[in-house]
Amino acid sequence: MNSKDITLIGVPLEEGSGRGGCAMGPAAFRLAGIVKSLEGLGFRVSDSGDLRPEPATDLEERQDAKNLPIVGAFARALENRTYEKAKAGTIPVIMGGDHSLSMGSVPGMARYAAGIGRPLFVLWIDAHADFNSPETSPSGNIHGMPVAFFTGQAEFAPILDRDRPMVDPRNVFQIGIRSVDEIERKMIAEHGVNVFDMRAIDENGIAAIMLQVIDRVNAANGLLHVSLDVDFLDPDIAPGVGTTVPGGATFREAHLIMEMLHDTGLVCSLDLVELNPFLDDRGKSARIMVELTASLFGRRVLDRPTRSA
Ligand code: 4U7
Ligand code: MN
Ligand code: MN
Ligand code: MN
Repeated sequence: MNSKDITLIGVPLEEGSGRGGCAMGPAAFRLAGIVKSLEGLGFRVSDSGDLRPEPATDLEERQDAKNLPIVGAFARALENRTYEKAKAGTIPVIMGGDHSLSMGSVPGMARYAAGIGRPLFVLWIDAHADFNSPETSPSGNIHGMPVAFFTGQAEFAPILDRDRPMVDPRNVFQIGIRSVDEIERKMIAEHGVNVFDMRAIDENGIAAIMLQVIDRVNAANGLLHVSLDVDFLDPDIAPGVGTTVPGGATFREAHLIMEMLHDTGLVCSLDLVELNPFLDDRGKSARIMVELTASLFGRRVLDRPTRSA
């Protein structure tokens, strides 16, 4: 999207993650200078503040989907806020908050994309596939379920309208995957999710993978939502996350994804998730996430010719 307007949406949600800390994420992103850094790139930035929904009284507590009343309430509130801000012509940037918030942001963007007749693609940048459902989840933590939810494979409660637009699992691209549960592995294969695990990055390099993703979205005249989980990064450079997995992406690999995405103009919205400031080391994870956001929105070292399609 070529909008020069960004709306920040704070989502102080941690109940999907099974531990405390992610609720401090939005404050840490602000402290790390996200507004100034985007303004410095020529964007008008409006911070719409933090969502603070009350737990939904119509959703029941259950052990296989923990804290569903509050997670569901956030999903509802964020679905609306994301949709409205996209419809108003701005780029929603969601500052989480744990990854269960994508059960709101992605459906909101799917509704927006359907309204303008374009398919929504999702780039899931994560160590995990997040394709569990309450039946398959080993933890019951909802932050491991959002991809199954927004592709329509885990309708475990009336959280959102069942007739809402779903994301085609074949339009989901996952990069950086290195921790997948046994049943999840079967599910992602069965549903045609496009998975580029760490080995694929090692063997092919990020650039070749990104060109494939970008070609697919371009060919379908799609919109691209980016969901960036801190644990995609190697824990050495980004320790501020609850679910560290060794062997993650480097600083340059992560930046190259963002730089290549920027040049396409396809990105319509962004989730920044799983930052846990309580576990961070002197703010370095918050800072790297803000730097990656700046790269996505056009920060570059040198001008270079744009790649022809
Ligand atoms: B995150 C896990 F079992 N798969 O479902 C689960 F390993 O948003 C982890 O990617 C999920 O950080 C991680 O609980 C969710 C587990
Ligand atoms: Mn995740
Ligand atoms: Mn993860
Ligand atoms: Mn299915």
